[in-house]
Amino acid sequence: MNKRVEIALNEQIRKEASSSQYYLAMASWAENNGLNGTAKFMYAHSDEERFHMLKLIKFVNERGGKAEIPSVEQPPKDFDHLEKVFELLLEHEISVTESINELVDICLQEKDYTTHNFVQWYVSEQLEEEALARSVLDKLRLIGGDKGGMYMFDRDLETAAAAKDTSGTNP
Ligand code: OFO
Repeated sequence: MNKRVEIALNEQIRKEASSSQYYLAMASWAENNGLNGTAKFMYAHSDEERFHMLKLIKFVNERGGKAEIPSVEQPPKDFDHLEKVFELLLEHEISVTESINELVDICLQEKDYTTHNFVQWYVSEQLEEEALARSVLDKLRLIGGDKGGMYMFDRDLETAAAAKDTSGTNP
């Protein structure tokens, strides 16, 4: 496997692992703050990020490279409020999209069309995740802290988490 591509893929493995930890921290915070639907959504999202990491690990190893398992980064322990959580989530997804785009660029520079093809799955995934984060954040801003609205919001996220569950998380 091309060395530059291998290094970039390992960097992406590290980012997916840290995304998984980050969303796990958000899930735990939500659970501790009585937001059970949000917690379920974040737990499912954390599992998805782990799946993204596993998919990369398997690809690197199957292509003759060496996947490196990163150490666990400490995510934040506390979040100010729910809107902040989703602002951070969107910010994080945007930064992951940027790193996927860089990966695509490296594949093209190195003429590694197989990896380029593989990475397209992540390009579409990021598009979906950013759109989802934006729509959730828009809803939250519309509710503006109204208690009844927050209850419905949390319940909707529970439904969204159940839908994620059925999508499977095995590479
Ligand atoms: Fe791995 O898709 Fe989000 O970060």
